[in-house]
Amino acid sequence: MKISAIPDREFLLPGNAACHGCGSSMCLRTVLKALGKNTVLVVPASCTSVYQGMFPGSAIDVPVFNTVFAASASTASGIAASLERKGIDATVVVWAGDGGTYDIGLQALSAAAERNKDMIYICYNNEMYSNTGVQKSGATPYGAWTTTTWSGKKEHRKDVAELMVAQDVAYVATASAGYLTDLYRKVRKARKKEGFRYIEILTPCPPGWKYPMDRTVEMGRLVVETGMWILYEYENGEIRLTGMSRAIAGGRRKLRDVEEYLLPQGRFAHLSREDIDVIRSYVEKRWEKLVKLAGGVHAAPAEFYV
Ligand SMILES: Cc1ncc(C[n+]2csc(CCOP(=O)(O)OP(=O)(O)O)c2C)c(N)n1
Ligand code: SF4
Repeated sequence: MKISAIPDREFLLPGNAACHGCGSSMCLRTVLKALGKNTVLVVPASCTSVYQGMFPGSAIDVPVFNTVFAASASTASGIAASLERKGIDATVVVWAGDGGTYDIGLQALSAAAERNKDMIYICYNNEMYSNTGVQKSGATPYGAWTTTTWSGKKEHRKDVAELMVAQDVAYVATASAGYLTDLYRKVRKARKKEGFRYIEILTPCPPGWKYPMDRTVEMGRLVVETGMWILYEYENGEIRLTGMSRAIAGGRRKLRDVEEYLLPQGRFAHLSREDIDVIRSYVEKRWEKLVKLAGGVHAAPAEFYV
């Protein structure tokens, strides 16, 4: 798919309050283009609830319901039920950060998935609580500096996309700010499905990750090219690697070393050789696991571009 196929119409308006180079707002712009105007967005406390603007103004040109941190999936469940009852055709979409997904919103998310509520839940994962000044979240990777992990986080991140696969929801996909047409295509696909759908996007954040703001797309690509983030989708009981991850697993692209991704970021500046080795072997293990789950590279359909 070519980037020119993405519609010109904007639903995230220019002049909003996101930082320059914000991966989250860049992806929300693409996601809303894929969803179109019949969309109701549910946004918990996060950077988005700030850069969307203050009532009565809004930088988002679809209805937005701001909700409490813990309850985005339950709020969206209620809205979806009410729209269905009134016969209104609209897609209800949660747009939540990793703090609001991995940590405080997890039980509501898991319960909505269990009930197979008809909604799309999108987690934009910038790997920390950005809005309140860069605190560690369950999505923060091993070794990363945050204001609550000064000498680097000691644990590996958990993986909510894999939890959603384990719950066997209608559709799960991972995406990255480095590959916007891939994101667009996955959101379009999710929109056409029914039941509970989960998409997680890796969205780099220049102030939190400490890299120059013009390198967001590069970070979004490096994270995939080094295997630190794996692009895949899950439907009908099968996992398929997609895009660049599929190309790497198929031997058409070489996996780059994790250092190429870690070194440009200030949040990893303190890492020792041993720390980098821990990350390297973590990446190798996840690759093996995902490629095995995907049944090898041949299971991937041909329509995915690199
Ligand atoms: C129950 C509760 N605890 C804490 C907060 C303060 N708070 C507002 S936004 C935020 C950070 C959200 O982080 P994340 O979900 O990762 O989104 P991001 O800020 O990274 O966009 C926090 C902790 C809150 N609003 N409610
Ligand atoms: S702090 Fe990060 S996530 Fe928040 S608006 Fe700025 S760049 Fe975006």
